[in-house]
Amino acid sequence: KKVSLIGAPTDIGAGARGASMGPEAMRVANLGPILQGHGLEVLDRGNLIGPSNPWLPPTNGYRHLDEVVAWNQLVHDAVYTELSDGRMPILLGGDHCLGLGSISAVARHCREAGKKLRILWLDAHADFNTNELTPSGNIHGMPVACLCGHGPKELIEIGGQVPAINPKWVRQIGIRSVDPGEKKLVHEVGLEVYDMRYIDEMGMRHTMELALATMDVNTHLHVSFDVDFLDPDIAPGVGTTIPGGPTYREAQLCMEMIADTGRLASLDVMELNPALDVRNKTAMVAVDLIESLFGKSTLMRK
Ligand code: DIR
Ligand code: MN
Ligand code: MN
Ligand code: MN
Repeated sequence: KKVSLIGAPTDIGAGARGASMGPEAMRVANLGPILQGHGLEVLDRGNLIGPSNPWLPPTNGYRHLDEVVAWNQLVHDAVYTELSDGRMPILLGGDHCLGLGSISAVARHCREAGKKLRILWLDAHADFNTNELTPSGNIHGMPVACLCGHGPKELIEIGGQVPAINPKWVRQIGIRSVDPGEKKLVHEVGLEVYDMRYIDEMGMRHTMELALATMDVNTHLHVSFDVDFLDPDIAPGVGTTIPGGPTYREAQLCMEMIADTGRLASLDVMELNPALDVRNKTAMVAVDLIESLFGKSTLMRK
């Protein structure tokens, strides 16, 4: 299996600075060589180069919209190129606004290849805000809404078709912070959300069984992993920690069950913020989990 690392060093859509250092922290935690050790052919494509962060207040409910569009265009093109080459893109963020560029490229690839798309959105947040609903103006709180066609024209058109995806293709896991207006829209759209209460009551195993159901041999599975999905105890290095997330074991099981499907075809690793981390431990936990996502297990499995 051939995979490509794509660094997107920006915090353009976030409310805290520092996710721009995420790609390098993942490299320092040895992501490439570790994946290579599991038999993957890994190419590090280096970092994309986009506009710097002017750190301005929002206008019209969007902070840095022009720069967010530019970064997402770069990410879209890079991810699309890897998929066209038959390589699996691993996007190293960077804040989660870039999920829009990544997944719109994946959706385009699936359209052209006649593949069925499934998106697992692992996050503390639903990322379903619009400029009218957002309490912050930070576009990293909006990518899922944008993918579903709710967002500014120049952003939602990046993948060449509006909407880029159908909300029915998405399963959100680990959610525990949704803004009031956002909550209504998530409900209206009928997004399949497995929030922390659901995981508490039903367990991670049952949750993943449902979230991974209805996939077939023709399914392209995309995982968009916002590192704030994890409990802040194990993952302090993110801009917006929310208590009460999955434990290390729960997160491992989540990744292992995804690996077992054999359908993983693209990945985003987002919102890692080394400026807020402790001796790179969040990056190391993320690498651990990604190893499981690519099939590392304790014993031989049949
Ligand atoms: C919040 C935070 N819902 C917002 N979103 C974050 O500003 O829209 N997403 N942090 O990852
Ligand atoms: Mn393909
Ligand atoms: Mn997110
Ligand atoms: Mn989040």
